[in-house]
Amino acid sequence: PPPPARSAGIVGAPFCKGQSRGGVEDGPERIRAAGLQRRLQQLGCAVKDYGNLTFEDMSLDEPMGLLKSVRAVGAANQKLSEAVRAVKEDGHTAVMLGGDHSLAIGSIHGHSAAVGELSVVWVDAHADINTPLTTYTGNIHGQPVSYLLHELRSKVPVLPNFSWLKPCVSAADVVFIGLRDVDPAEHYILKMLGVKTFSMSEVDQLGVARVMEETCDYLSARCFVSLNRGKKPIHLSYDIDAIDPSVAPATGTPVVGGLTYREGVYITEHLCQTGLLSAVDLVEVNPLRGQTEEDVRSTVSTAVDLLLGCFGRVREGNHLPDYRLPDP
Ligand code: B3U
Ligand code: MN
Ligand code: MN
Repeated sequence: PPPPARSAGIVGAPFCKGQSRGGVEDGPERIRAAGLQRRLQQLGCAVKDYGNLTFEDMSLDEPMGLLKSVRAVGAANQKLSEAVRAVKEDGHTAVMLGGDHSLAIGSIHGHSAAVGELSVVWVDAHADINTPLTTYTGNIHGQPVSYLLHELRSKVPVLPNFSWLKPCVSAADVVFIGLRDVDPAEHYILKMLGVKTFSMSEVDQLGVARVMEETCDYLSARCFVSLNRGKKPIHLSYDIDAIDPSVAPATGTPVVGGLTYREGVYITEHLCQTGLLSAVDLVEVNPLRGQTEEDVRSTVSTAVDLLLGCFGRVREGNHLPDYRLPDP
């Protein structure tokens, strides 16, 4: 069936302080330069580009123990939350171009502030569910899920510039896909909370089609037992490092053994077909991490294809509803 017509509201978040490698702040500009807006429009998707957010330098932002750039990450995400909320209130499917994955805190918070309870599909090599007390890197991009979950409220201290943030997602409404680099404490948390995960082992075992069927069955079964009745809007948080580094090498923490291009795109096609996809993050594209210009091109082009898949592009081909064959 042809996917429903949609509109995309794009927010660029050129922010890198959730991790320690410069360059990821150039993600939004590179993804736009690859023709995202034009190619979405060719699919019949209306596009409003809200431009890039600007983030002030935080002059006093000393580490808190291991935790780095806490105040900058808190302030950036507060701003992003407001921006994504506005995009949703304007009626668009939100597209947040990162930037590092700490930005999912603001993106998911703002999405939830506008629409209420969400399902979250987190596609990533990593679980990003460390708490400020379990992290050993101190990078907040390895922690956003713990800040968002109701169940971990008592395990996450209130940090400077984070007092605006209230947990807004239930552990049972989250599915992880693509995991292959999970810290012991993260593994403990995932098991303790009974979070649904499809690691790369499950992708190997089941195939991506069954993974997506089970993901959507799982998330919609949750809605049946909740008061909500109708199905919850889906927030897709896509870390480009979920894709194998042979395809998407230009990222801060590449991990071997990732999703193929085809598996990665299939995830977006399947979620688009649900009609429930309400916001998408595309994060961790770092043009400075490619060895060659071809590494960067391949990574950015994959990012664009993932986003197009979210808005109805299918590999059998597409045409606009008003297309007419030219007469001779
Ligand atoms: N789990 C580690 C590594 C990591 C997480 N996310 C990325 N890397 N991209 C951490 O830093 O928490
Ligand atoms: Mn991530
Ligand atoms: Mn990752």
